[in-house]
Parts: sequence; structure tokens; C-alpha cells
Amino acid sequence: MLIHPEVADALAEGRPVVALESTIISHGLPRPDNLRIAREIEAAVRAGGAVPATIAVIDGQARIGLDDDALEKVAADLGVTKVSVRDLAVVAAMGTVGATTVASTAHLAARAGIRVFATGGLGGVHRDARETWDESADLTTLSRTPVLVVCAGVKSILDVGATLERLETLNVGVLGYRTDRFPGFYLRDSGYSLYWTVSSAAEAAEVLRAQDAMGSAGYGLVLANPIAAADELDHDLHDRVLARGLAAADAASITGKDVTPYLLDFFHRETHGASLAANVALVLANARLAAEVATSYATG
Ligand code: PSU
Ligand code: MN
Repeated sequence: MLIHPEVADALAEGRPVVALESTIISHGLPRPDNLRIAREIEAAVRAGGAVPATIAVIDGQARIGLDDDALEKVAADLGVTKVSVRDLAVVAAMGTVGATTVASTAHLAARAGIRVFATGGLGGVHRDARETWDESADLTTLSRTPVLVVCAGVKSILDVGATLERLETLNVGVLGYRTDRFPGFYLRDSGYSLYWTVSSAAEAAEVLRAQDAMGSAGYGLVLANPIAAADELDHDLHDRVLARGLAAADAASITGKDVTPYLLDFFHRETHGASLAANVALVLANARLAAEVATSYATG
């Protein structure tokens, strides 16, 4: 594992660091915008007073914090594989390039001693999970990984209710940021309510600290930050594209780890950039909020 010197220094001095995933760059956002957006996400973390640590596997080595060459590789290289926790050792042994999901990013962040992580949307239980058993390893990994993930909820491509039930079973706390509604990624409200609400980054950091006292720090936390009202996707457009995307994935017999990237790409194409604009806005907001939480956690 290679920790970028800037990240290593910050960790050694107890300064705030925010982990960032790389699958969102390689498989979640369209080229060539993805590289510029990846840099903007890092800049948003810096603007919030923390050091960004984008995580990926480069030529078989886990990297915590990427230099510009590595970031470019992840963004531009068509051969980059999407890597979950179970794939980490395989790409390491093969010496190839892997972009890390929420699961594998959280796993490596925790190994490096990073407690706060920002992303767009969490993986979850797919709508046809009763037949396919398709549930993201993001959920089971969070049940044994001490990180707080700032995200805009989950996309409605998933079974949102089932995802929330699984998070409960897996002992992963879910905090709404200034809301008691679970966000639906492109939409502020997924239609599901939340039990816990925090009203500031400091309150979220306090929960993180209290986990240590309760001996529950081995479990992940989700800080659910709804997209700003001005950036929300039009509800009718959202519902139309969702229905067509699910039908298209089914007709094309997409399975396994290809399902999520297929649906994300379908949304970006079919909304002619509207979903991409929303996606960028919410990721940047999550990066800023995560930096505030990491800052409060480091100074508290
Ligand atoms: N959801 C999004 N955008 C994303 C992802 C999920 O709205 O980019 C990515 C994340 O990297 C997440 C992964 O960890 O997809 C989940 O994939 P799967 O469903 O195959 O576990
Ligand atoms: Mn899956």
C-alpha cells in the first residue's frame, strides 16, 4: 500500500483527510468529463479544509492518494477494471489497474487510518434481488469497516426500502444531514424516512467519536446528504428514464458488476447531460461536507 506523501503527512499530524473512490471516475461518469470532475472533487475537499485521498490500484499497488498521472490513468484507460473487496488481491497479483468501489475504497481507507469518505451514491439491493441475489458488497463491507460515508443516498435503480432494511441488519447507522428523508440521489427524497438527523458536520463528527466509546467503531456509518433543491433532476424525466433503463438492462441480460455501470450510463445518455449535471453537483456537495466532518473529527 502506497500512501501519497501529502496524505501520509496529514495522517501523521492528525490533520483531516477525506477518502474518495475511483469507480465513480472510471465507470460512473462519462469520458472525457470524468477526469476534470475527479479533479474538481479533490478541489472541493481542499476547499473544505481537508486533504483528498483518491484510492485506486495502480499496476497492482493499492494507492491512497493519487498523483496526476495515476488519476489520468484511472480516468482515461479503457482497460481499468471495477474492483470490489474480493478483487483487490487478484488485481494486486496480476499487477493491473483497478478502480475501487465504495466497498474496496472503504476497506483500504480504513487500513490507512482514514475515517471519513465521500462519494456520490452507495450501492445497495437491486430491484430483482429476490431472483438474482444481487446486493452490493458495499453493504456487507460497511458492516465491518470503520468509516463514515457521505453520499446522496442510493439511486432509484435499486430497491431503496430493501437497502435500508439491510443497512439496519448490518448495524450500519444512517444519519440524514438536515433531513429526516432518505435521499434518492438525483432526487432529494427517495420516499423513505430516516430515524436520525444531524444538523451540522460537528454533530456527525460527534457520532463518529461516540462510536469509539460504545465499541461500535467497527461498523460503518452513512451520512445521507440530499442533493440541493436547485440541482434536483426533473421528477417526470427521472421516472421515465428509470423505467426505460431497467427494461433495457433486462432486455440486454446485463448481470453482475456490469449492472450498475450500465444503468448509470443509460441515465447519462438518455437525459442528455441533465443527470450528469445533477451527479456532479451532488458529489461536490458531498466532498465539501465530508471535509467539514473530517475537520471537526480531527479537531474535536
Ligand atoms: N451508485 C452510483 N454511482 C456509482 C456507483 C454506485 O450512483 O458510481 C458505483 C460505486 O463505486 C459503488 C458501485 O460502490 O457502483 C456499486 O456497484 P455494485 O452495485 O456492482 O456493487
Ligand atoms: Mn451487484
